[in-house]
Amino acid sequence: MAHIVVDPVTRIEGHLRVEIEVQGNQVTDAISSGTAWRGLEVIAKNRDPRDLWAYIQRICGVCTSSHSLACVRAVEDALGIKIPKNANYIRNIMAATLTVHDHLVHFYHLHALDWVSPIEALKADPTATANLQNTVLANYKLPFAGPMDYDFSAYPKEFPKATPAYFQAVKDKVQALVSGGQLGIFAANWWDHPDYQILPPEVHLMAVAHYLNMLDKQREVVIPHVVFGGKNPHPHYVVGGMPCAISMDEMNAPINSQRLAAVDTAIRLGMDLVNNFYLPDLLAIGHICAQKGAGLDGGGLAKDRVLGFGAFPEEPFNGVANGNGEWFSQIMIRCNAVVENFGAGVMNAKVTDITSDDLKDPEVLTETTTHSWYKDGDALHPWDGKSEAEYTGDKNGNKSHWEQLNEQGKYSWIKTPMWRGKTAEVGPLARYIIVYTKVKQNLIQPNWAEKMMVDQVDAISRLLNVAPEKWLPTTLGRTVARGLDAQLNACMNKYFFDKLVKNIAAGDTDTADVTKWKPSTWPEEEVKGVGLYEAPRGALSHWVAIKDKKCSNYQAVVPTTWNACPRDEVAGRGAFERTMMETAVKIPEKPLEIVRAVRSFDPCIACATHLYDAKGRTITTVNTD
Ligand code: NFE
Ligand code: MG
Repeated sequence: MAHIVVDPVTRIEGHLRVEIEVQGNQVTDAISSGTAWRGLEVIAKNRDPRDLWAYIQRICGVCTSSHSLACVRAVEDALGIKIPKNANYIRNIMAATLTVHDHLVHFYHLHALDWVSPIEALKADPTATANLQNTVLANYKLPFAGPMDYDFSAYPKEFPKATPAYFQAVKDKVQALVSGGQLGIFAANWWDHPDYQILPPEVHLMAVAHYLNMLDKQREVVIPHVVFGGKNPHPHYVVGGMPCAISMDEMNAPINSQRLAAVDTAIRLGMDLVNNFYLPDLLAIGHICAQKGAGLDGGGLAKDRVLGFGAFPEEPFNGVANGNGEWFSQIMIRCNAVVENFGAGVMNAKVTDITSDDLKDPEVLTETTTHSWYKDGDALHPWDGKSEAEYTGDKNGNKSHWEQLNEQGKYSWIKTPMWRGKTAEVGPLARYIIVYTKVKQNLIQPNWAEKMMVDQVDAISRLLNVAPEKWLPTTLGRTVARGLDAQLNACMNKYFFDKLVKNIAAGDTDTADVTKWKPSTWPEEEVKGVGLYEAPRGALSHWVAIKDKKCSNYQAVVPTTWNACPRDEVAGRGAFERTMMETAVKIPEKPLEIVRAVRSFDPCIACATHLYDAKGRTITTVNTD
């Protein structure tokens, strides 16, 4: 029996520690611990609700638009504000842009090195690599362009041409780094692990070349954030709409035809990078790994229970929890459901839709702290949530230098969110499982976007020659679902851009509803609202209460909180722990499979850990000696 600690888990956002017990190749226990905490929900208290988004957005700079979008939606829900059409389209463009960017960066810069090795790339033949890239590009394209018939061949090819000389130059560059002992942040990787021998050297070299190219390209993908939100990271929002004025006649207007053209170019670049590089690279690597059996475990909680809230309102809506609850009739990706038992096959899975009433029910969505460093109490709905820190350190009471965390007691700053008393996995994989199941069980008539999702899954099942319930809930499936989500979001981006341009051309330049801008127009009694968003990492909900014109309570229940949470004896284990438990480890001292499985979630611990006190009391000081 070996007890293995990985701390910190690198190439993620934030501070995560995992511990595993390994017997032979089998993981017999696993701990996921968020090791830092934050207090943005405290800062939100007593703020003007119109300012909240700017504070709350700082929960995370990675999903740099997620928390501001969920925040303005929550405040608008509470105050009964319906935003104009242009603002809805622009917010959807902001969201799709974030997702395309985030997934590209995750795949190439955070996750690829779990599959690909620069050391193996040095064995590659540059001529064979050039041939491979041209074959791969031809063989691994998914021809789904969304609702419009795009001609991808007309798009600029942003990467250098795949020639032997080009790959020789990349190889020389990597060789110089390795020979000079300059692998830097990657030096401590387990490069001698046998799983790095699965791919041919040419695939390693091609992927390393694209890693470098994508470092350069990713900044251009976020130009829509700069145009519509002034900057990236942390673009600007406004309660009631978007803060950018539109005028096609004025050259210095924030939004004019020149700037819309820049947005169009960035959106097309995103489509090019996803369709011509990200997906072919991902599918080539995934196909070879699947044939060799790598990454096909780690399904964990996804086989049992996944959750989503829905995404991309087609038109402005009245209310999530309030108004007419039109969120649920406007969303184009109807993944507002819990799907259980997908691992037993798509037709055996159980779908339960998530409704407006569920969100308001104090018993349905709750958070518990049985294994989190907060005082115990009842599991609470986010509108009533509270936390008092109770930091107890590790098994032996060590508060700074942990040896082994206390799995019987408290071991994480992350709380445990539950839906009807159970944990659930969220993320792109959850979205795909939910929509795929709903369509296959004839519960919804798919629109173009949902049909695209089903077609994508069916195409991968044909490529791998494996049924969806066998490959989707796995480490590899989680990574593939994120790539498919990038393609879907690239199409969504174009879809809402086209809607925006058409609406402006029809003479509508309205971007914000200011009729309820003045606090004197707000209700006297306490009002509460919810903002929902499918963030790159999954279902996000923000919960606000407004009283005496101020924020009286704020809570965010965040994707990585769902996935990285500690266990609860009744609710079950969280997705990270379940996934680690179901991942075989070849060499316990070099648990590549474990960090690969955890990184398949694209963890963001800054998002996952926060702290607030609903009653506004002073929060316990933590002594870390
Ligand atoms: Ni900090 Fe985030 C996303 C949100 S996280 S990255 O996506 O919301 O769990
Ligand atoms: Mg929270």
